[in-house]
Formats: sequence, C-alpha cells, structure tokens
Amino acid sequence: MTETKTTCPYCGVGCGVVVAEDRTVRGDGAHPANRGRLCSKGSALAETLDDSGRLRTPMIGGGAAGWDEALELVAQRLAETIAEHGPDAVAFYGSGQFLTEDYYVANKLMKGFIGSGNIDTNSRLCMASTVAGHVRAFGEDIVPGVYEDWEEADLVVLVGSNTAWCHPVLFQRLVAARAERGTRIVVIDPRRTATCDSADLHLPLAPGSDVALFAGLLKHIAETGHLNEGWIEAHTNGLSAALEAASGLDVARITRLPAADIQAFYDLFVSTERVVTVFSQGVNQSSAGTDKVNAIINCHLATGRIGRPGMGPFSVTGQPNAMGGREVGGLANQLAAHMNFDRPADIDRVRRFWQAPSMALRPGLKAVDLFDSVRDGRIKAIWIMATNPAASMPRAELVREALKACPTVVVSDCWVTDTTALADIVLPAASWGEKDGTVTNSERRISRQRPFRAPVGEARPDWWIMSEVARRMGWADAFPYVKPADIFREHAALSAFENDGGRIFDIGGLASLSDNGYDAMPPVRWPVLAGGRESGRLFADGGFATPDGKARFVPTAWRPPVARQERRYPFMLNTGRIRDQWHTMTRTGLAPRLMAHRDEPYLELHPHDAMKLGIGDGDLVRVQTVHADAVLRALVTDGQRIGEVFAPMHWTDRFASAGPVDRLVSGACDPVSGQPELKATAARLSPVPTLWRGLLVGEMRRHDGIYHARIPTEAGQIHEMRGWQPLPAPEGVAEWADRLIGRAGQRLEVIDPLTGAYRFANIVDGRLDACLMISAKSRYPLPDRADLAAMIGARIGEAERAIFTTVREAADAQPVRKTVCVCFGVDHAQIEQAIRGGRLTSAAEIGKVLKAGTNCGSCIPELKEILREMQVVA
Ligand SMILES: Nc1nc2c(c(=O)[nH]1)N[C@H]1C(S)=C(S)[C@@H](COP(=O)(O)OP(=O)(O)OC[C@H]3O[C@@H](n4cnc5c(=O)[nH]c(N)nc54)[C@H](O)[C@@H]3O)O[C@H]1N2
Ligand SMILES: Nc1nc2c(c(=O)[nH]1)N[C@H]1C(S)=C(S)[C@@H](COP(=O)(O)OP(=O)(O)OC[C@H]3O[C@@H](n4cnc5c(=O)[nH]c(N)nc54)[C@H](O)[C@@H]3O)O[C@H]1N2
Ligand code: SF4
Ligand SMILES: [Mo]
Repeated sequence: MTETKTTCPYCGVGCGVVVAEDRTVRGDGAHPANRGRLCSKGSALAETLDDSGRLRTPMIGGGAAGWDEALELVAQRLAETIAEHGPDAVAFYGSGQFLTEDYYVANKLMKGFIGSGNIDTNSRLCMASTVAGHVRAFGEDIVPGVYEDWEEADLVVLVGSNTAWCHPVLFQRLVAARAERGTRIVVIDPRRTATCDSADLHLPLAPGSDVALFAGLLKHIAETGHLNEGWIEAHTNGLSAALEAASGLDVARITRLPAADIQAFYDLFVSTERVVTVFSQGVNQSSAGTDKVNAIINCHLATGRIGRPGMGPFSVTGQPNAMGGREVGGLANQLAAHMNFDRPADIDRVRRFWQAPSMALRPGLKAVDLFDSVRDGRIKAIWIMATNPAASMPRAELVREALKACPTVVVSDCWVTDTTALADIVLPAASWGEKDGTVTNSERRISRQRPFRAPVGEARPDWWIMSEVARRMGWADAFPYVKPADIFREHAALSAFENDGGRIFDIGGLASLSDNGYDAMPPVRWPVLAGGRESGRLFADGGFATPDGKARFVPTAWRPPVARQERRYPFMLNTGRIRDQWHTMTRTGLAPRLMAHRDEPYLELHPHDAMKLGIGDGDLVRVQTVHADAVLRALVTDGQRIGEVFAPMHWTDRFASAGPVDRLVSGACDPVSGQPELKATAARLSPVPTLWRGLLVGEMRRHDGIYHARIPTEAGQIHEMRGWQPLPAPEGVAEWADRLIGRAGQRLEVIDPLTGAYRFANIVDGRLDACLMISAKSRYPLPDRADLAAMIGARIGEAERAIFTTVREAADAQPVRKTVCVCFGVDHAQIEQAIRGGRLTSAAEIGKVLKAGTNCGSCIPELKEILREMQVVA
C-alpha cells in the first residue's frame, strides 16, 4: 500500500501526518514535532476531505468561467488599475496558510513587479507583534529555541496561550515531561482555560497588564541579585534604561492579582534556571503587543536564559506556515528573506536578485489600514488569498463595506466563504492533500506538504494561479515556475544571496536540491548553511543580528488597553479559539465529530454577572459594542473574571445568525506592529428572553430576528433555533414555516398553541425531506435532535407520521456541551454515569473504564472539570 507523508494543515506545531491509500490518517512516528501523536483536529483530517462544497471552477460575477478567461481578466484589471492609479492602488491580502512557495510568489509579484509594498497577510492579526519584538531585541525575527526545550525546562510559563487547545500536541509533550521531571507550569491568562488544569499556578491578570507583570519581574531579577552580569555585559545593550522604565509600577494594582501570587511567580522564575516562557495571542493581539513581547524577552536576556537547553522566550506560531510567511517577507513592512525596507542595500540586493523592474521602495499598508484604504477608495483592486477577512478581521462589517465598494475584488479559496460571497472574481484553489510544497513550524522546522490526490474540479495551486497572472502581465521570464521545487530553490538561494552571516535566516544549503531531493526532503530546521547540518538553538553565546552582535533590552512602559470599561459598555469582550474548530470553520466545520465538543456560538460570563443580569446557562444574551451586536448562547462559568466575557472567533454567517464575532471587535492597533487588539473590546450585555425553541433538520433559509446555529451531523444539517419574538398567529404560522423550510413537498403539520407545539414535516416521495419542530412551552419539549436527524430520508410510516400529527413527550433539550472525548465518542452523560457508578476519582480511571482521553488526550482537562464539578476531587 502506498502511503504519503505530509504535514497537518492546522496549527504551528507542524505535526507529521501519514495518509494511507484508503485516506485514513495517522500521526507520523518519525516526525520530530509529534512523534506519531495527533490532536482531535489532526485525527479528523480525513473527514474534512468532503468535496461537496468545494469551489470547482473560476467564477466571474457569479457565473462559471474558464481559467484562461479568469486569469486574463485578473491580469487586465490589475494592469489597468496600476496604469491609471499607480501600483499603490493595488493590494494583496494573503495568509499563513499559504505554502512557502505560494507566499514567495505573492511577495515577489507585489514587491518586485507590481512595485508596491501593499501585500499584507492575516499574520498581521497573529504574529506581527512577535515579529516586531524579535527585531527590536535580536535584530532579526528569530525564535531561538526548539521544542525539546519544553521538555528540558523545569519551569514553563505560558502567557496568553491556551496551549492545551491551540497547540495540543506540544502541550501533550509538555505534560508528559512534567509527569517525568515535575516541570512547574505557570499560566498567565485572564481566563481559567483548559491549559490551567495542568498548571501549578494560574495568574488571572487584568487584560492587557502583562507589560507591568514582566517589567516587575525584570526589576525583581535585578533586586534579588539574579542578573547574569557577565552574559549581559558580553551580549546585550540597554539594561539600565529597561530597568528605569520598569521602576515605580504598582504591579499588584495594575494586574489586579494578589501580591502573594505575583511573589510566588517571581520567586519561581528567579530560582529556576531552566525556564521557557511561551507566548501567543494573549500577548500579540494587544495594543501593547510589541511591548509585551519585549517585556518577556527582557527577563530572559537579564538572566542569560536563552538558546540553552530548557531555556528561552518561545513564541508559538498559530498557522501551519506563519513562520514560512515571515521567511519570505510576506508582511507589508518586510522585504524578503529577513531583509528590511529600512536598509537601502537590502532593497537593492533583492531588486538585483529578482531582476525586478519596479522594486517597491517602502513598506505598504498593514491589514487594518489596508482595508480602510480599500473602503475610502485609495485601493481599487484587491486580491485576497487563503484567508477569510470578512469574518476574521476586526470591525468585519467595515471590511465587508470596503469589499462591496471596491471595483475589483479577487478571492482565491477552496470553499464558499463570507469573503468569496463579496468577490467579483473567485478562483478555486487546490487544498490540503492536493497541494505540494513546504511549511515551517514554530521551531523553524521546514516540512514537506505532499499531495495524495488530484485537485477537485478545476482547482489549481496558488503559486500556479499567481504565476499565470504574472505571465499575463508581461513577466513570464521572472515567473517561469513549473513546479514548487523551482520556487523553493529560488527562495533558498535568495536567503543565501550576498549573505555574509548578517542574516541568520539562511537556507542556502537547500538551494541546489534536486527535484528528487526536494520530494524526499525530511523535516529540517533552519538555518541550513551550504554544506552544513541542520541547526539547533540560537543565541546561547550571543551572535545577535544587530550591528554589534548584541541583543537589545527594550524599555517598556505599561499602558492599559485602548478600550475602557465604562458606564455604557461595562464589560470587556475577549475572543479566541476552541479545541476542535479551526478559525472560520471552512474545513473543521465539515466534520460532525468536531462539532460535538461545542456546537453553537456562545459567550462565557461569570456567574456573578449572569445573576446580576438574570441570564442563566444556555440562555440567549445580546452582546453589543460600538461596532455591532450579536445574540449568543450564554455559558456561565467562574473561569471568567467578573466584568469580562469571552466569545469564540469561529462562527460565521455560514453557520449562525450571530455571524462572525469580529463584527463586534475593535480595530485599535499596536503602534509598532500594527496588530489589532482582538482581545479587548468594551461591550454591554443584556438578556434576551426566549419565547420558543426550534429545530430544523435539512437546509434552512436565513431568517432575521431569530437565533439559529447550523450543526452538521452524520445524518444531515441540524439548525438550533431560538426566538425572542412571538411566533406568528396560528393562521400565519404554516406560511412562516414554509419560508424557513423553503422547499416544495407534501406537508404534515401540528399547529397547537395550547401545548405550544408546532411541527412540520416536508415529505417528498413518501420520505422525510426536512422538518421543523417548535416548542413554545417547556412542558412539551422537542424530540431528540439526533433521532430527528436519523429520520431524514426515511420512509414515513405510522410512527413517524404520529410525531408530525400529534404531540408526545420526548427527550429534553440538549445541553450546550455534549461529546467530551471526540476520539472515542464519549459524551458528558456517560462520563458522569461512569464516575458515579465506579466511584472514579481521576481522568486516568475514567480512561480505563471508557477509553476517554486515552488517544489524543486533549479532553483530559474537561474530564478533570467534570470530576471537579461533581466534587469528586478538590
Ligand atoms: N483549536 C484551534 N487551535 C488553533 C487555532 C484554531 O483556530 N483552533 N488557530 C491557530 C492560530 S492561527 C493561532 S494564532 C493560535 C492561537 O493560540 P492561542 O494564543 O493559545 O489562542 P487564543 O484563544 O486566541 O488566545 C489565547 C489566550 O489569550 C488570553 N488573553 C486574552 N487577553 C489577554 C491578556 O491581556 N493577557 C494574557 N496574558 N492573556 C490574554 C485569552 O483569554 C486566551 O485564553 O492557535 C492556533 N491553533
Ligand atoms: N476576534 C478575533 N479575530 C481573530 C483572531 C482572534 O483571536 N480573535 N485571530 C486572528 C488570527 S491569529 C488569525 S491567524 C486569523 C485567521 O483568520 P482566517 O485566515 O481568515 O481564517 P481561516 O478560516 O483559516 O481562513 C483561511 C481560508 O483559506 C481557505 N484555504 C485553505 N487552504 C487554502 C489554500 O491552500 N489556498 C487558498 N487560496 N485558500 C485556502 C479556507 O477555506 C479559508 O476560507 O484570524 C484572526 N482573527
Ligand atoms: S497539534 Fe496542530 S499540527 Fe498537530 S495535529 Fe493538532 S492541529 Fe495538527
Ligand atoms: Mo493566528
């Protein structure tokens, strides 16, 4: 049987995956990132290979078109816009989900040939603050450590990082190491997340107060005699200014943490030599993101704990190729191969290497400004690729307005999304499993993504699409690529071009790989110098990419988030991820198994706030910000701080009436990195009393003024509905139901205001085609939705007929969370039962009885939570 070794297309851990001929997927035991492990998302990859919703042909103005016609039109529109308004009237918006080869071509086309810096990417929303912080401290955007450091550390500090859910396999490696060596774990996050379940100390700090916490730590390091003076002297500059900026801060007041907890963290940090500080979006997505990054790095420089086993600041990348994007210089303020716009020699070097006719001479617009410029008409043609900004950008409604107003919007994607819905030209891109190229993970390791199937329909890889457009714009000689290996070799050669060691990113050793060598390339960590072996940790003995080779301490002054909780908007809205969904759900939303963990969009709030507002668990709650409002289900949990709420970022218009939560989110940016503060928007809440609950099985027509969420299941699409306006009068309700069901057929119906039961079945050829069930009185609840879904397509016999003609008792409403262990399909109720029945007291015991938590392990935190809720363990 032939097997394909490739890389998971989700998070920046970059796990190796083996795909068998029958398309089953397992972890690659030989891949150094995961050594055979996969998380729930990786394990479910096969289930997302559903082709039914794929974009199959190019579309122009909503109608199918051929590639020639579409490519010609894109080239013509770009050329015309440039001729009429100049190169800065054109923009690309790309993605950390590009392969490196796609990314390289996009950057070269924009910065070398179109002649503008206006290419930015979703990495602006993700890694920009880290990039800026690294450059300020190290002179270059470098992650110094390797994954083994997580296992060799004695203390791991996780800052603004829900690692258990967002980097699950790395987290499992950490937890395994902890079982062996007793690694201490400190989590710094305003919320109590699943990650905290494995922590020795959780510091639920006030949002945005990290700079104060780490500045205080720097001061503590100095005051307690823990400065590594020899190393500081030899390898750094600027300590005294950083210390000065760190003085006079009342850390306890700013962070609103108990002084004893702060002390405990500081003591642990100074007394432990092997410390890794991991950080991600709680740090980056902040109006002080770059300062947060530097405040953390300062503490590692002050102790000389960098680049040695088990030590260092460690930014974990989010997307599978966030790091590759940084290598090619995909952000508007980067050039290419870690070269910079602020050095004219760099610009000239890249120009000569590319033989570029119209080299961009200055940075372009960063994402938030870029879309603002589209909206105010300065940018007249935009090409969006491998990202869904109509759902993932802050102030998403303004982004939509911008796209509606823009004369030329081209979108390359694999599925229909909120963004493709606004495009003039849609180009079908090849997807994971069809694409061929490389990605780089959080520890600088380059891995191959290899195809194991032909592209669906007419879909083509992004590098091909862009090269074809470049050719049609007259630059065929510069874009002659026939396969990804051609592009990779050029990228590797540029990294080594006139590189005398001044740029650490150098993969010159890979520039002369043969096609076969590229095909067979094992995972390799950069730098890879000509003739050299793969490298390990960096900076233990200095060697920073600054003119004097020394790292720089950066003085960081604390400032609060831009949004303030005030009378009109007393809450702070935080946003982020859940365990089983990936961003805007275009792929993970296809797998019923991944919907089981959390199946509806929700808002977490503290019991105290819930009580004050009269909101119960599962109730509807309206969240309102200056930008927009949305109605979500409440999830009441004391894991939230009082006055703060959290909503997942995932649901879009394609899944729920609430649409993307980014409609509500502020666009305030960090002044250095331009990264928006996606974690802090002032909001107000109000209860939305529910008058009825409904279930619709089948496709549903969108309907304003009701809450609904689509839940893909094995049996079909289920829509959970809730209404806060009265149902239509009995004589109008059938017509209302018709509009929701929106399809022809024979009807069975119950319209019974007395029991509050309204039931409609659409029958086609004697089989159940769709059904709508409404319950307006809780004494007459809805049937179990899985049972209903299982009936779709079935012949309607007497028993089924009775459901739609008389009202009977049935199972009660589903709780918001259901399946806990996705790997073995174990649900909450089974677990409770097993705990009660077997007097179980630990996750391990549950695992023995039910297998739950024994495969990927990502549900272990929840098992513990259930044990805690049942008060089995303290
Ligand atoms: N399951 C899943 N995994 C993913 C992804 C996914 O969509 N789904 N996406 C991937 C991508 S692209 C990324 S970027 C990563 C993101 O990975 P993470 O950064 O771990 O994820 P988030 O949930 O966005 O945010 C992390 C935490 O920051 C906290 N936070 C908010 N404000 C503050 C603050 O002021 N200070 C501190 N210290 N913490 C704060 C939030 O409460 C949240 O728990 O995940 C990657 N992995
Ligand atoms: N409120 C809030 N907003 C956030 C965040 C947050 O924490 N809170 N996090 C931010 C972060 S860190 C990130 S990374 C972004 C992610 O936001 P997005 O990048 O917008 O999210 P995705 O759903 O991953 O979008 C990727 C798109 O590319 C398509 N696609 C997949 N593979 C390919 C391919 O090979 N080629 C092409 N052309 N298309 C492909 C997918 O179908 C999908 O539509 O969201 C950001 N937005
Ligand atoms: S940890 Fe990340 S890379 Fe690994 S399987 Fe899970 S989503 Fe994929
Ligand atoms: Mo990200």
